[in-house]
Amino acid sequence: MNNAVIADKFEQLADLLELEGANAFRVRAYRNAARTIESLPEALETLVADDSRSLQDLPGIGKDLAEKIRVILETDELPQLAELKEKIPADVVRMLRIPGLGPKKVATLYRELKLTSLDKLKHAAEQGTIAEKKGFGNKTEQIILEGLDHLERSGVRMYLADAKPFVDGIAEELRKLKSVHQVAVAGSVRRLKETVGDFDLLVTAEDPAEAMDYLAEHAQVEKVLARGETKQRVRFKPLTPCITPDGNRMSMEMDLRVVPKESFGAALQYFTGSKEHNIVTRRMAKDRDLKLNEYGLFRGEEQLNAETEEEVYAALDLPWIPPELREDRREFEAIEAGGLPDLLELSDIRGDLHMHTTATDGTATIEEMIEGARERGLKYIAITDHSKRVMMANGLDADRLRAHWKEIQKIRKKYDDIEVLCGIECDILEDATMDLPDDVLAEAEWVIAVLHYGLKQPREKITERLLTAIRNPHVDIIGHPTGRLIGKRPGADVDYDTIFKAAADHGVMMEINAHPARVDLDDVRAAQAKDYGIPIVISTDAHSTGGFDKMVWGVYQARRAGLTKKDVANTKTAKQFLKMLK
Ligand code: DGT
Ligand code: CA
Ligand code: CA
Repeated sequence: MNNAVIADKFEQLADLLELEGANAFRVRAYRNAARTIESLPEALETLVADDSRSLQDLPGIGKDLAEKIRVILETDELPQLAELKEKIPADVVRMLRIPGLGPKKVATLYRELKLTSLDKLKHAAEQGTIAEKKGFGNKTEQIILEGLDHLERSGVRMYLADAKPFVDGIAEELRKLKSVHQVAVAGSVRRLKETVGDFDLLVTAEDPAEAMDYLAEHAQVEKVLARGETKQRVRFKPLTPCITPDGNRMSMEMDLRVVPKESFGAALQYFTGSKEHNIVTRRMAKDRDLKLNEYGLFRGEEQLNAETEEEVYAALDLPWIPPELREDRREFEAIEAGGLPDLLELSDIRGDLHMHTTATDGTATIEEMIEGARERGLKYIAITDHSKRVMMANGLDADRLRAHWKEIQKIRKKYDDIEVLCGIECDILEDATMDLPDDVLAEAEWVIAVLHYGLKQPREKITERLLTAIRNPHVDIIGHPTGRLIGKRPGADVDYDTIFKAAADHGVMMEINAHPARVDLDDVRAAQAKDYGIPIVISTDAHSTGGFDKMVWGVYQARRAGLTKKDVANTKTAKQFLKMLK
């Protein structure tokens, strides 16, 4: 486990203790510990494993904190933190995300003014009751109202990778009900958007009540928020894992609609969205003297056949459009220009070119990773452990890297059904130099260049760093180009046109990192890279054999970018791919 994750748990614990009104000395101890841990040059895991050293030698880490660190390392959890999260209303924790409201102020709002929900907070700020409190004023009320507005607009969203299996599971359950004919997942989940604001489910059924009752009584459902004849909105119990930067579990809501069979296609088209796409389809309907809405497709009073989406699109003289492309970006343009792209499939992928082993921060050995890749039918992989700058992950210097490659070369001899490349994920340092010397990079069979540090540098500097890597003759690809972690850390400010132009000139590829929190490049940028003729590689960045299974989330992002098999380099056979590298 990463030191930053452990530090974050102590930071959260300090916040929640402060909300509870705990002793200031205790709160400060946890904050200091978080700072100490964050700035440690080595992984706590390594330190704990070393019997000759003790956690208590670290500044500010006493017996109690040392024990807590051990518990986190062993169980991934901190029981005190979990208990506090149960105790303090989730909305109060959310108040901490309002810029300008620190834990001290939130503690006063919660404990003295008894503002236990965002609604109550908003009401109080509007009524001016907060300004009367000592230490607060009109300015704070303004900050609160603006902050709440921001929270509302940014909303809570969930990674597609967490949302999709969950919603698909609910859909599967509904499919088993006697009166239910068809069940379809709609909305952003169907469009395979990287994050999801809520779930949308569409059902045709003889008896709408059965599906609605089933959902209302579902073990995962916390509350029915609204119910009509044919639609219902429910809130699920807080789901985990989730996307919020503070690591809290969160509640997702679902719209369920029951529609008649004759309008299923029209309703599915409507509720799949996006809103932008639907504005165009509605206008196209109007141009043809038709009316298209959630209830069906109409000419005057007459209801036309709209059982399927194909019929709806055909009425607009359009082919069926894959949901991933329905964003009014270029799907309509593409149809005009000759046709929609034949989107990439997961089964087209033959290689995985970004992964880690126990040499750095992976949990599987070289051999285990190779076996895992073979089990999944991969024909070629590149082992790309970290370079030395990533101290936290035990990054490799030149000597260790060369020894690691020797080991890979020895092990790969045993396999004749998979190609294994000696690679490296090399950091591009803050001063725009590479973390490893050229003569070392020259020996690599696959070099991924990445930004990990200094992501907040100004655009010019970031772009200069990426250009250095692109112009380096040994660099094959830029990995997770922006370094973003969705919902947790914004990506670097990149001048894409400059970068893509240089990459195209120098024959450097671009990665779509398939990790659900990254999916970086994103859909818009991957489409732009394709326009520049840059080959895309979709990689899992696996840190264990299970990590290989994340490929699908990268493939989905590629589909939203309109990428075909031909646009993605790791769809090539091993032979073709190796030839391309030369
Ligand atoms: P989300 O939930 O924020 O991840 O994104 P969506 O696209 O799932 O949005 P949602 O759940 O609000 O609505 C689902 C679809 O229903 C949306 O993509 C298009 C359609 N829809 C919802 N509200 C409206 C609306 O006011 N106008 C139009 N034209 N379509 C709407
Ligand atoms: Ca939705
Ligand atoms: Ca919705």
